[in-house]
Amino acid sequence: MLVAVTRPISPAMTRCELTHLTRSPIDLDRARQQHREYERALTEVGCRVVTLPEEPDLPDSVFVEDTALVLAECAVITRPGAVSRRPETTAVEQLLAGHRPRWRIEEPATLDGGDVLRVGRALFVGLTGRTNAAAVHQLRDRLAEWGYDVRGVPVVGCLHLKSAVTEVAAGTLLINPAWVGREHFPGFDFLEVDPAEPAAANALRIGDRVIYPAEHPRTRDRLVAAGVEPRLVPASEVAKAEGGVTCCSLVFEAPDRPDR
Ligand code: CIR
Repeated sequence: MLVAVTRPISPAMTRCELTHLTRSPIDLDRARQQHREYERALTEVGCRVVTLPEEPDLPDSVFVEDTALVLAECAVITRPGAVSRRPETTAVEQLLAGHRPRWRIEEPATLDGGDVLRVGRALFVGLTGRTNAAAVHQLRDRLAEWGYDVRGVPVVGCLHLKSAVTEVAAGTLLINPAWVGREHFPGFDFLEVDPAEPAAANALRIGDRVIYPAEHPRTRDRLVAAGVEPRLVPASEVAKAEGGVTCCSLVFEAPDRPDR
C-alpha cells in the first residue's frame, strides 16, 4: 500500500525560511486545520498517513518532502540547502530505516527533495538556491545501477523545481514557463498555469488522483478543462512559508504493516 509520511505544523513555523516572499503572519491554528484536511485528502486518495512527532524547534519541519527521496530501490537522505533545515533529516531517516536501504547526500552537495521531479525512471533535478550540481552527480553515480536517468534542470525565480513544474496526468506537466523551460522535458505535453497564478504549478499526483491547492481557481479551471478533477485542499498558510502540496508529505509504496 501507499504510505504518506507527514509531520505536524511546528509552533516555530512563523520563523520559517523565506527566499522569494516577504514575511506575512501565519495563522498557526488555521495552518493546523489545513494540514489535517491535507492528511484527510491523502487518506482519501489511498494513502496510510504516518505522522512523525512534532519538531518544536524546527520551523520548516512540516515540509518533509525536502528531507528524502524515496525510490523503489532505496531512500536518499538529502542534505538540505538551508542550514537551519539539516536537523530535519534525522527523524525521517530513522523512520525510513524500516522501509528502504538508505544513503546520504554528502558535502559539498546540497539537495532539497522539492527539487526532484520523478517521472518513471527519469529524475529531473532543479538547480536552485537549495540544490547544486554536486547533488546531481551524486544521484547519477549512485542511481545508475537501477537505470535512473538523472538530469539537472535550471530554475529561476522560485524556490524549487516543483514550484515550477509537476506531473498532473501521465505524460502531462503543469508548468510555469517563466520559472523553468519546457525544453528540459522533451516528449511531454504541457498545461500552463494561469499567468495571474504564478505559484500554481505545484500539484501532488498520487495514482490517478491530484491533490491541489484551493487558492488557484483559474489554473484549477484549466486542469478541469484538461480532464483532471483535482481534490482541492486549503493551503494558504503553508503558501506563506513558500510551501505547497508536494512539500508536506513523502509518499512511497510499503508493505501493509499496521505497526509502522
Ligand atoms: C523553505 O524555505 O525551505 C521552506 N520555508 C519552504 C519549503 C517548501 N518545500 C518544498 O517546496 N518542497
